[in-house]
Amino acid sequence: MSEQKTDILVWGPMHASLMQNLERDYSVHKLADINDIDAWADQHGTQVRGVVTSGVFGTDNAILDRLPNLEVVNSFGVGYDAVDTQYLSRRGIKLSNTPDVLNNAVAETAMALMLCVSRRISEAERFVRAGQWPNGKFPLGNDLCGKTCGIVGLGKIGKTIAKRAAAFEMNIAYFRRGRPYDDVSYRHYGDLRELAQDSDYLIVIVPGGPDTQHLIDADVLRALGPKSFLINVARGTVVDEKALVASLLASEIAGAGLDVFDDEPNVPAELLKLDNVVLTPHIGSGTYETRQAMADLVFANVKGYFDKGTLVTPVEL
Ligand code: 8YV
Repeated sequence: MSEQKTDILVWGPMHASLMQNLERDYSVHKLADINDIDAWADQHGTQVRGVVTSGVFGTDNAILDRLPNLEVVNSFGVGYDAVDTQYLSRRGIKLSNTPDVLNNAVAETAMALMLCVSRRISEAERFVRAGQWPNGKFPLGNDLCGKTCGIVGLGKIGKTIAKRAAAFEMNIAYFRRGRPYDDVSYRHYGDLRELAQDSDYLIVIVPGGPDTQHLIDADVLRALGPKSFLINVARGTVVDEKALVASLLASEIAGAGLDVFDDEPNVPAELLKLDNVVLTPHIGSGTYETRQAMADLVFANVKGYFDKGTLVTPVEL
């Protein structure tokens, strides 16, 4: 008789190769296919030992409550602010994420947004497509070279962005509460408003969650000023979106490049009308290579846990 496969609940649509691997080795329940969660939980809830989710889907404690034998949550993505870590910790449930493998892709997205807003690439493309070129010249943009790139959150992705921005001959500065890092020589600011004041491009790349909620508020935006740009590749929650919309409408900052929003996939209607704002649909890690590496790392964590009792990239809870 073949061994019983471990039951896993998959929270939403996942990378195809991850699904293939999971369906081969585990008994997979797909939340998206479950119509009546109570009826499903009555029948299968006690069997489920693992949950596979993503940084975007997160988890819902009311559903996790129905999985009394849950041991591990494996999340696709580096950010896990959509998972209630205190709840997991209380129940002794382990958590893994996918750090490092997406550093380059997210850093490239930050650079893309910075170039896009500085050189007005989206606006210029709309100009050509609308047949406006024969009618006149397109307005000038701004250099990156020689400008100050202020990084809010010099973690692994922040450092990867810094290297790339330095290659564009930008001056690198960063915000960190308290002491500067020992292993970098970039200019340190312990005061976010001062960094904003001195930055031409302020790049937000801190983890989401209560500690960073609305870190970029009306004051910081005012300090950034009418000649400077905000780039957000972190989480929508880190920026006070209402304050950002107000500051853009009042031309208090020069523009913004935004990959993340408060209420994804909904984007404030006011932003859609602004030519100095570049909007992308949370594509920070969205390359073939990176998503494959993330999918492989999620699977390695699932396998590692159920085969050997160890996670490859555990989150300390
Ligand atoms: C998403 C991200 O998780 O890693 C993160 O924190 O925001 C992204 O990589 C990913 O898009 C989930 O599908």
